Amino acid sequence: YKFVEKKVGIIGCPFNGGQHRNMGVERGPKRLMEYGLIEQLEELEWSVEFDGHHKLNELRPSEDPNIGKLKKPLYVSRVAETVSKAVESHLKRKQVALTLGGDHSLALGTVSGTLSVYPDACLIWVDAHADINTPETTKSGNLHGCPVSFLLGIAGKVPGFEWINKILSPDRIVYIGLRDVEASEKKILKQLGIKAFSMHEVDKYGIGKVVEMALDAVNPKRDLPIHLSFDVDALDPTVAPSTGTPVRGGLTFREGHYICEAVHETGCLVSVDMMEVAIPDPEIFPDIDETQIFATVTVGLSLVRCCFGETLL
Ligand code: 4U7
Ligand code: MN
Ligand code: MN
Ligand code: MN
Repeated sequence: YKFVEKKVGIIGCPFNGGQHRNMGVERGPKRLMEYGLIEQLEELEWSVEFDGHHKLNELRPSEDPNIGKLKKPLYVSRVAETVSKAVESHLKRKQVALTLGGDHSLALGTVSGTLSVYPDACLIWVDAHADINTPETTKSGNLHGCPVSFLLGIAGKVPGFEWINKILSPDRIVYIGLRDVEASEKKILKQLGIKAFSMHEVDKYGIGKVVEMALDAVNPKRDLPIHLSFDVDALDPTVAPSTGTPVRGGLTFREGHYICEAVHETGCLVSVDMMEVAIPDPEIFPDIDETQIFATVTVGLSLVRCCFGETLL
């Protein structure tokens, strides 16, 4: 490994404040841990540190009015700042930071934390969505659709978010798996010249070539630290049905795993997010059954194991 020792710090983030669906993304981290993540990483010979799930509820402010369209801005910003400090502390100890979400607004914190220790890190964002809406362009007001704009410094000044000061350059981020991108977001991607491999490119070139092109775009010499932010909704809903914002036409089981395997092989991985695994209440979401939840949790776990070196042979 080029930047870390064979140690991983797990950051459990039971948080749903960046979105409004009542689907249980805040219960993802606990379930991932209960299914044996520590043992699985130890089996791969990693030394694992886990300090328990963060008590992010306690950071909820008593009043948190919308700022423009943005919902729960203060809560999201406080949580993300806490998470960024946790990531930073693990990275400073030469560990890989592994953050379990929770909704994808958490990446405001994880990526900021990575950039504060590794300012030249690049970001690989695997998702059905670009999550690059600004406070001006967002229609939903959900901050899990906005983290990338804040990280790029194009969100403008939003009270509470002043702590985000490590800015990611547009040529250091690449997307894989996109298929539900709003017109406003397409405009931003184009304006900034951000490299993105949508499902169209995955179909056209195959996942092997796409990952190679993605790495060539942000890390041509394979000498920069990598932050991998994986939204489980990048996978096809037949593979990962239990997530807040599923979109048809996604990555297959193998395509998802291939990305993680190839990123692992670079030896550059320093920070991983596994986000948006949801554990819905059966009373509220009767259409999602235990089998689908099981499939989603176990695919999340096997993606993580691939990031940490699990191979087929
Ligand atoms: B996720 C959306 F409108 N673009 O901004 C928005 F389509 O972290 C979706 O990728 C955001 O799951 C999805 O609300 C955020 C929407
Ligand atoms: Mn996302
Ligand atoms: Mn998504
Ligand atoms: Mn989602």
